[in-house]
Amino acid sequence: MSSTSSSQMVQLVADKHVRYILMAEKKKESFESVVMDHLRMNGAYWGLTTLDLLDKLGCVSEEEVISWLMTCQHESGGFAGNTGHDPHILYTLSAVQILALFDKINILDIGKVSSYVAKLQNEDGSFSGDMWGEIDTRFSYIAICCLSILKCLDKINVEKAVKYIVSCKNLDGGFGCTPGAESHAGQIFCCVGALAITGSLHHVDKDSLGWWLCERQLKAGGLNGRPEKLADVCYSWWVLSSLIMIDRVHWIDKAKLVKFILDCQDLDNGGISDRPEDAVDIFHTYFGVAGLSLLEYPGVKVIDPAYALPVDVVNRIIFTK
Ligand code: GRG
Ligand code: ZN
Repeated sequence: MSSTSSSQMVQLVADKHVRYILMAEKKKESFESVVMDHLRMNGAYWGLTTLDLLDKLGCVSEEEVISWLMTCQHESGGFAGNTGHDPHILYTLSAVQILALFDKINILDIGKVSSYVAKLQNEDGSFSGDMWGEIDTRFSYIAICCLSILKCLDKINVEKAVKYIVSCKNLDGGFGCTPGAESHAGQIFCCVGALAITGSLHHVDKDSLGWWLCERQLKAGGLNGRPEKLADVCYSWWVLSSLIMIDRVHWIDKAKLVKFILDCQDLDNGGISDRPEDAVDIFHTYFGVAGLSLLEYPGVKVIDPAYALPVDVVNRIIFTK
């Protein structure tokens, strides 16, 4: 990455991003907070993971986070986006990921949480997001990632789950949200991630998928999510993590992507936006920092492309008893 360190290149303003994340948490009356209230659990996961990648998780009160998190658990075992809301598989994964960051998985009634997730599997192997039944390969990934962290994959039919994901594969090598749906980088991350976690990557046509994914890089260096769309920092996560999982990351220009991400920073107040000059938000701050982690940017911890958690956390949770 020698060209990334040329003199005119802006640097990662890590301390400002840390301050931005800590402030975003405090500003409960802000417009962003009101709009995001129902998905606070997901926002907390993005913010806390970013802090951990920057080695600053110690700046938040673990006790405060965990006591709030536990108020979001529903009697079914699933977690809601905030206190008093309905449970959903996405917030359940976020809650489990946050507890993983703090090495506190064991405070959970693991049997109850894993049963909530397992009950969302359908006869054809697919997963619904909650009791209302929407089906999407996002939920297949979420279920598999969550149950893998909880070491409860045996509670679902993994073979059928994999078969359903493979039925969402397209001729271009990509994956969609349901069988026959158009390939999209976000869904590709979900399908490739779920296949990686279950040891099923042999179902992926790595060359055609790698080709489709590397075509997402535009002239300015940023990546888009499908043909004809604008580049967006979040695809530095969805596309790059997928390329890494299929060993094709060397097919894109990494230095140009680093520059695109760094150009999306608010150098004064911290935070990262979707593209240069747009307003920053907590999601794109995570995607930018996580993207830089995948690009081996100095000073950022290494993130696992399948679990979306720092590698040291994954090693602690998954690879120890
Ligand atoms: C733990 C990393 C992690 C994820 C949890 C929620 C989830 C599982 C995955 C979501 C995957 C997904 C579908 C991401 C895409 C989000 C997105 C930017 C959608 C908008 O796509 P388009 O194509 O619009 O409608 P753009 O903005 O690309 O022009
Ligand atoms: Zn985006």
